[in-house]
Amino acid sequence: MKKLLLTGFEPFLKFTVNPTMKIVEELHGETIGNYKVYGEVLPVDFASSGSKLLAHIEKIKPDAVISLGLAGGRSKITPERIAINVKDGDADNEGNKPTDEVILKEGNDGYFSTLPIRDMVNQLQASGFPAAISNSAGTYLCNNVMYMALYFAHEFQPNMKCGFIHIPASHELAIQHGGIPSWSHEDLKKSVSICIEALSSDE
Ligand code: PCA
Repeated sequence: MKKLLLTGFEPFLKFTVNPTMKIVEELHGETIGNYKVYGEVLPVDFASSGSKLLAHIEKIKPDAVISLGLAGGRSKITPERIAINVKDGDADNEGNKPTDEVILKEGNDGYFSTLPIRDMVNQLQASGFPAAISNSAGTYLCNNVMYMALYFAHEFQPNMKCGFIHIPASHELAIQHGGIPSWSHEDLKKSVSICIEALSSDE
């Protein structure tokens, strides 16, 4: 049985609930395809999210890493194509607000996801779930975590597949927020399972 590190994030900014947190907690310990899922929640903190992710990788020694993040306002499941070496944007939960900074001086400008993102989108659509590849993970925490995982894999563990999937708001969050499209929690969770199955059948 292979190991999958599945990460989510805590709530941030005006998003009082982060659906990725509940998904990784609920899928933790499940077996999906060839993978046993190890779920972990990361802080929305530029200073510590990358090192926490790498600490989970060191401890769990996963065969693959899928990180999840909320994209409040998107209406589809969107596997990300690329992470870029930029930190910029709103303040994180600790009040850090980087502007035009690099994530790692020694890192490449960008790293492409090594997940089967096209298969994920195709399998989601075949199961009736709206999905599309996204060509930008932004420059906030989600891009930061995706970049750190791909940098680490590129440098030290080229066989460890890594990447990031943004998901829409849950109904629970949308009711509190008031202005974003939403999916049921069950559909979001099922979609993440389909992405893991796509990863599994890619091997
Ligand atoms: N989404 C944010 C950070 C945490 C999350 O779930 C992002 O898209 O960067």
